[in-house]
Amino acid sequence: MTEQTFFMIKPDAVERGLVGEILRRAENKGLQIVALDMRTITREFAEAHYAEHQGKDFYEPLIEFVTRGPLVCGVFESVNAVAAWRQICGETDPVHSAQPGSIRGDYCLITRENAVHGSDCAETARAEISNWFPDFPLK
Ligand code: IDP
Ligand code: MG
Repeated sequence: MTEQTFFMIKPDAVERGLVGEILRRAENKGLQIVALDMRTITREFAEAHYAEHQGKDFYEPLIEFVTRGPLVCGVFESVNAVAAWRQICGETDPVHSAQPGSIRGDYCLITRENAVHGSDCAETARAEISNWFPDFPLK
């Protein structure tokens, strides 16, 4: 089923010049870029995006990290877009869980600075797309 997912290329990956490489991998997989923007988000916006993690030990450093510079955000559309993007991102912990061949497995060393974000299910995708791109026509 064709679906849409929200993605971020986090500040660490933007700083390292990996935007093109990451988008290339997504497009090679078959994910179509249907929205794309570079922006630096406020603490308030980051807190809303990561509300589910509030209170966890990694929460504060995570908010500091995602607000420290520009990130790239957008929407991918394809068959199975949510799972396909999560698959090529790899598991959250880039060394102990993510497979080589995934973005996190190939480019990252620590869990916080793991280069990419992807919505974890179709319902989250709709919520995240609406939050980041209020005018975007949801499917
Ligand atoms: P996900 O990005 O793979 O969906 P989540 O569990 O939703 O992973 O965590 C959101 C983000 O918070 C992660 O991508 C990572 O940047 C950060 N994070 C998660 N767990 C840890 C941790 O144990 N230590 C440091 N940062 C973490
Ligand atoms: Mg998550």
